[in-house]
Amino acid sequence: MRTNQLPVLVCIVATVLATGQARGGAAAKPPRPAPAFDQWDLSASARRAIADLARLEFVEMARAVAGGSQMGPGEGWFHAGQSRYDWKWLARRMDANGDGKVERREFRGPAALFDRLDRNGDGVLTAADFDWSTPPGPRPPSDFFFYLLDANSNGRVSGAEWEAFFARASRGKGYLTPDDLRQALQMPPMSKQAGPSPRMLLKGLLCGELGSPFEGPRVGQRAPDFALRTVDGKETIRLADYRGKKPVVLIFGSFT
Ligand SMILES: [Ca+2]
Ligand SMILES: [Ca+2]
Repeated sequence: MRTNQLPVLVCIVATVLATGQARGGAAAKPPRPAPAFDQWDLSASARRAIADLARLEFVEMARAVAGGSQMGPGEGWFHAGQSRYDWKWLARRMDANGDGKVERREFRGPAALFDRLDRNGDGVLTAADFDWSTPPGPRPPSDFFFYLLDANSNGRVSGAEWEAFFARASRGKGYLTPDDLRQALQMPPMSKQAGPSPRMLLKGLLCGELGSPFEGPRVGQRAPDFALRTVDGKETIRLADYRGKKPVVLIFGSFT
């Protein structure tokens, strides 16, 4: 066994212990499901050790895969984003009267920034303005319309994209009819192909295609240094070269 396979093996064992039984995929169900670990006769320290393992991100992911998850928001390690500068951070500093909202007169910053932070436009800053989690349930039709218009997927609909949609939908007539709009906004047919099987996802997890068994730094911790070649191969960028000089943003694109 290679040394770097050990954490993976530990995580698999923890996953099996924490899950009690794996569901779906190639793993055949045993005739009698094994009891979950919290039903076993274990010492308190052993229970704590297993509970700690179950909280590892890799184990969370493996449990979600074993449970048939297709890795949507909130599943596996796809938790809501974390920030050092969240609502609690702001409220501690600027909610002078402690009423759970930061009014404009309490805000110690530029007015334009207040307006940007007030995402729901109710004139005050509250926890709701900092909640970036995806609301439960189906997405509103406006989301579909937006992504249809946003041809270059940059999260903004430009005038040119708006006009291009109009030209496409009106088919050169210079105006839109209800039929034109209905046809332009027709939902694409749902794919009959099912998502990846738990077996395929588990394989991707173990091969490192769905992430790493090694957890990254927590919010506030120092990022590990790395060196990467630029796309043109002409220079090497080291993260440490920017430390203390300027903010660095790492953007990871979709792997699909
Ligand atoms: Ca207040
Ligand atoms: Ca608000």
